Amino acid sequence: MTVDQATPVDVAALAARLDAAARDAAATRQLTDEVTLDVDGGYAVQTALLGRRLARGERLVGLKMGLTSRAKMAQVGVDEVIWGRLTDGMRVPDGGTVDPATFIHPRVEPEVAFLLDRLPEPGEPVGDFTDAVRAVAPAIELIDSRYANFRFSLPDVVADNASAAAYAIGPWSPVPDGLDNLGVLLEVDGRIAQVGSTAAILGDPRRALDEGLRLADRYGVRPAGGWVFLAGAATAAVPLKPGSHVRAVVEKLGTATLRAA
Ligand code: OOG
Ligand code: MG
Repeated sequence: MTVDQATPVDVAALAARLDAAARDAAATRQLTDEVTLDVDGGYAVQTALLGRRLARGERLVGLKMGLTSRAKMAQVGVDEVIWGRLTDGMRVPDGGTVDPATFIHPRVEPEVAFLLDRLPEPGEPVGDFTDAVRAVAPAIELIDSRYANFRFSLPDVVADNASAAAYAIGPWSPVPDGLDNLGVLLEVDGRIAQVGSTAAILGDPRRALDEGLRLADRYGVRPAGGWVFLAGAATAAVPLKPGSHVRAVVEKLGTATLRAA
């Protein structure tokens, strides 16, 4: 972490600021406008932010990847794969309703979710994918950058837990033979809003798991069996408008749905 001698980075204060922005649904300025923060510093803030959720009684239940597709990288202007943490407090049941007014500028995106099983030792790549992953599902991630205008640098978005806000997971299925070229649709109110393929996710969403486990290990996080893993959106995200009905459809896997109040 970069620590500027003149103005030491107060990780706890930065985490408190992002936490308050989420709680109040009020955007905050990018941290890097005010302090010198590198990517490791961003993960330190993310860890402190998670600590605040855990202190309120939430449980860590999974990991999410971010910016694993070109469409996402282009949309936010950051071209590095990132990861964040999922808690039970962010989970919305499939078909459930969220109130967009409780977020700053919510966006939805179609995802592929894995239910983790027996994981390789830290540092080992995932050998047999079907040993490491118990089931696969279509999912919708609701992202909500805590920064004004959804604009951020790489350390900022890392600190902000990769914009994680909520997620809904569709029905789990056994891992199908190929996951690398399945059609992906995001529908809003019955109209197609985004079209893509799982091939957009690092060439194959299974690669996102290897990458996620490698990154998590680097930061001392050990995923457990039963955790959820979001591989990253295959398409750009779309704003979630009040009253809308969102469906993410992944070929062979089915549909996840979310409603906006
Ligand atoms: C960062 C989070 C990206 C994904 O699936 O690529 C992400 C953002 O777009 O704000 O969740
Ligand atoms: Mg996502």
